[in-house]
Amino acid sequence: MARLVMVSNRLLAPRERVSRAGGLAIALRETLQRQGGIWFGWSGEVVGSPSATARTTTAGRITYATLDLSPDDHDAYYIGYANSTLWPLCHYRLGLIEFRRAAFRGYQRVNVNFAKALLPLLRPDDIIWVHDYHLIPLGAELRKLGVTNRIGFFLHIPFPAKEVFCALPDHLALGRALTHYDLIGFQTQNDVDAFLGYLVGETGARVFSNGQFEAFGRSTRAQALPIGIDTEAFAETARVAASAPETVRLARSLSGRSLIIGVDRLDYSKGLPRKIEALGELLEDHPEHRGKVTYLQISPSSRDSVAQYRALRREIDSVAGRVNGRYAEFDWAPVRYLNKSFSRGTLAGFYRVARVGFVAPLRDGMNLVAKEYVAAQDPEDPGVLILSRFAGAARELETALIVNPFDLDSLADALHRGLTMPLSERIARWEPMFDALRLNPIDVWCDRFLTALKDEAADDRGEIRSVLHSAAVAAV
Ligand code: GDG
Repeated sequence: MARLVMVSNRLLAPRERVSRAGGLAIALRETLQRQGGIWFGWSGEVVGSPSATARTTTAGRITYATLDLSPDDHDAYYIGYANSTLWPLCHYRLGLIEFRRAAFRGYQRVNVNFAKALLPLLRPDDIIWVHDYHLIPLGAELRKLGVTNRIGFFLHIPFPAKEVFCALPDHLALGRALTHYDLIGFQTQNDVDAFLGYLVGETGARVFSNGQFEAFGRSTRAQALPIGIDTEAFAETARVAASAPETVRLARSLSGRSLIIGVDRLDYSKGLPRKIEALGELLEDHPEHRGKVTYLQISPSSRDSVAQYRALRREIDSVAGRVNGRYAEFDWAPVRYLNKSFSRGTLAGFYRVARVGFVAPLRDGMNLVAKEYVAAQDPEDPGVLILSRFAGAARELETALIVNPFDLDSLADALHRGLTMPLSERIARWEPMFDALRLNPIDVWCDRFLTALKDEAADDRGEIRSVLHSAAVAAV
């Protein structure tokens, strides 16, 4: 079997505790362990003069290879271009974008350094799988160094509509870089269509029926490969965690009240302030829920070094304070807002006792929390998932209560509906969602991606779907 070389901005180091990690990192590690290979990425360290050579350690069948970043590269690549430009852009937050040429140069520089450090570790038949928006140019940089291996790329976040992507001064450089991959994977068909629509409209790309396209003089393939979770294992973790001390403590603390749970990284894409406001709206419109419901929002900090994230934290503090200040009683507070993280097992138990899982991002590539909440439910007495139509997961979890996260009233209505839904309807909605998750667990997702990447026969074009020419191509 060919070795797998996985490249991602951060990796799950051998010593890192699995219980604190996300399901995705665990699954990637398991795939690598099965197949044998290298996991390459940033060490998470920022140092004065980083070495140009990767530091390697081997554990089991995986070699971990990491690079440190200099303070300048960390500012330009990670804080700057990846998280202050590409992240808001792909989540449709044009007003939050900070664009600096120096940041783009830093982003390119780090990708060049990654490619150079990876090169000596590669063998001719390795399969290379690059993850996410931090590393879009990596494939093209490897090609410049003469790498001819199969290289695939998966975008975990949304690909925005053409007019939004074009707000990026470097959109053509990134579009062109993507065409150096043999396969470009997206979370949903919507993202594939947005990407191909961009290429057709801006570069005169030719699109064929099976996701094949020709752009910038190259021919390659885009495909929707929605990511899953470790469905059965997570369901079992939740079943066991139902009687774990933390879950029992949480259940006791509710004194019979219904629990609404939200678990989101503290990120402006997750719609957190409006979720908390929606609870206030529910208590205003339906006073019968006062004293009867508790909303537990778990939001570990993330990207604290980016200014917008610090501002968001202040905003949430203030909204949570306002709602509690207005509706709390001496023996009850509607919102429990926890700015810290819990182990995966503990989260699973919390999901299971929650009557409502509240997932209302303004945009999300997929949203694994929605899937984890569904997997964690008791089949005999499942809770209700409220899910934003703008999360990729809404494409698969169609029987959730699908909401528009910009519409405060509809969020409050959905909370009311979720809290009062009869058991028969809860089961009827939950079953098809759980079946969908069983069909696409994370290990199957990994295999599907790798099979599609290795499939050279699929490189043959099918029927042509669209041809459009644009003056923009001349400017490339
Ligand atoms: C990106 C895309 C896409 C959260 N709090 C704790 C904790 N978590 C875990 C969750 C879940 C993961 O983190 C978050 O995944 P999401 O999918 O919800 O969101 P992003 O972090 O934004 O992920 C997203 C994903 O990539 C995968 O492709 O779905 O759209 O934005 O697994 O459970 N885990 C632990 N403690 C916590 O307190 N252990």
